Amino acid sequence: MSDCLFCRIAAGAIDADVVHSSEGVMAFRDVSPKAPTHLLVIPREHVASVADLTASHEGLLVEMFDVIRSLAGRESLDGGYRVVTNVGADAGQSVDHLHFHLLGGRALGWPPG
Ligand code: DGP
Repeated sequence: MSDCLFCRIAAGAIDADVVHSSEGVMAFRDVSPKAPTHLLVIPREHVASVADLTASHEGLLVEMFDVIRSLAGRESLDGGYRVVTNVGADAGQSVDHLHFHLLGGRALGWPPG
């Protein structure tokens, strides 16, 4: 079993509040939510970050954004929402498995810290 936290969640070895599960993509609630809705959308395949994406991930990315759009609707984020991905230490990436944060349910400040 991989020692990657999100690979372990994707494999069901660590519990999470899962809101979407398909062959290629999973989404679950962030353990430390920063907004009323704070979901993490991940590929089941291990990709460390945006920095490791290639043209071969085109279909996966389309599916991930389809999931994001669908979840935003299910969470009734009618006022808008933010999709964020951190890459590397300066951006605060703490889990080295690609994930998009889907944040909403309140007004979100800009710029981020
Ligand atoms: P980032 O800092 O961008 O790498 O985001 C990682 C996010 O993962 C962070 O918001 C907290 C969340 N997180 C860390 N460990 C767990 C966990 O075990 N379960 C869940 N659901 N979320 C986690």
